[in-house]
Amino acid sequence: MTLYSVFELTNLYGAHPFYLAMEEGGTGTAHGFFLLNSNAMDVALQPGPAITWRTIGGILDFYVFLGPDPASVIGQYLEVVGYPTMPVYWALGYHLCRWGYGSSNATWDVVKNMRNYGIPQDVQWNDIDYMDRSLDFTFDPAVFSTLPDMVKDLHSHGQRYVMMLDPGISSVQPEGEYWPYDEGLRRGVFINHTDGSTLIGKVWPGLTAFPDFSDDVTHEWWYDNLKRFHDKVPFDGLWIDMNEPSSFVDGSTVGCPDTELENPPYTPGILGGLLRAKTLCASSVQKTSSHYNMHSLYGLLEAKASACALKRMLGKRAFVISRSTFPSQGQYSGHWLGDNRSHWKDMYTSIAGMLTFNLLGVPLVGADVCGFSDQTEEELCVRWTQLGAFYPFTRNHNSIDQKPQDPPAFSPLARSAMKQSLLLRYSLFPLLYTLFHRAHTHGHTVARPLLFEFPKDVRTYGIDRQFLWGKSLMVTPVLDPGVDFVVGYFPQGLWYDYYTVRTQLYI
Ligand code: MIG
Repeated sequence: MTLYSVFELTNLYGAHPFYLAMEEGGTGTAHGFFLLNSNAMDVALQPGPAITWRTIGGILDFYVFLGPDPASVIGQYLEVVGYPTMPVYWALGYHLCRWGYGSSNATWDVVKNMRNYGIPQDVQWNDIDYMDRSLDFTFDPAVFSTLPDMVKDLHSHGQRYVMMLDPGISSVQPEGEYWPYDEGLRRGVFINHTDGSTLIGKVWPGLTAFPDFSDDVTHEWWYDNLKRFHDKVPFDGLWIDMNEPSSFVDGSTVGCPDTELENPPYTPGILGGLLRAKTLCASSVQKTSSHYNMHSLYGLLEAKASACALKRMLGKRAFVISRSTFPSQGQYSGHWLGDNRSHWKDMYTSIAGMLTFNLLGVPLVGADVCGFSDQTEEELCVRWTQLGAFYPFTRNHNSIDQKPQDPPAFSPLARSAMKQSLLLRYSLFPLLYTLFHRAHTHGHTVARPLLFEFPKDVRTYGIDRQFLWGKSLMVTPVLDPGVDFVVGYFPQGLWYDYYTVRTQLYI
């Protein structure tokens, strides 16, 4: 019996009703199945082998993809949901982030340290702590007063700046003092209860309303907010969090009406047991449909609004990283795998997460390098930076109250190991950028499982500690503490050692 944590048996940040299956017999044939449906649903795996979907709404609009090989299945799936966007070149670089730098000067010091040590860094990020009292489209006038100067300095060094936005808009600022809410109310962009009143939930800034990104009017309002803020802080990309959407209260501050949408005859296995658990009322009203039908689309539509606004504002390819995702997400954003822990196990499972999102058409993906919650340790952080150098999107991110885990925070030996692995990544940009272009134009994966290139070799099917970039660059990372060797599998063929260029024939 496999032991799962409670989180492994409940809903995650996003929903992707798609599977890819290798067929039995070792012939290398595969097929795929996609249920285009945004309602709450269970997915039950049976020993059969069989899989059961139980959805509680929508249309049974499904697709079968015949491959016959796994890469072709994915290509066919991506023809339906859309090929991934071509990322801007700097997206491939090293990203540094944390929750709780404390000030713009402390953030800036990290950037300067990285420069002093000659460690490559393309992008500096800030989490919600840059905001004034956690309000979107503001920055703290005291501790983040030098933020605009820091961003100018980044730009003058050819570097970029990305900051976080949450969807919740504070609804309790004095009238006339917070344009995003006042103007949002005026234009009617927020999600309402069935009686027409604004639905109020609770997030970091306290009481908040939630923009309805299924309405074009909201996209225009979102653009206007971004433009006004960009005039003060010329950011280059956006990190959109909490967009499941996530709320600290169930439904709303006044609960939800007792209707069938709120209490359907069957509720899929949701953490909290109710559709409204830590999110909005299922019965709440969006332009396109009820939240009951739209819930799983929130992150997709916010990403679309954000990417379109950035493109219009900056005239360049948009950089957006979203926590919640849905099929066709890759057209608008990349994804980070969410809150992991600074544990060896979480580093190992990040490989499966990264590969999964490549199959789902979101190749710009990576986990929080060195781990988000809990305290990392030097050896883990070095190994994770080495693995992360081969995430299509590589960002070191840390939770509030944890010690710094940026490369300069460690010993000279660790620092130089991290620098070396990042320089190796940078030297491979031509390959990586080409792979992203193939993904964009042909629906290929960037990071891919070995079975994609060796579908007739059944020994590749279970491999989740190694992966490929494109057809032929194989990565076999160290995933355990205290070792200086790895055990990997080489499918039949002629392989070159990347470092020594020595060849080895595997038969
Ligand atoms: O309730 O913005 O996954 O990356 O640092 C936590 C603070 C909200 C969750 C994100 C994480 C981020 C954190 N956010």
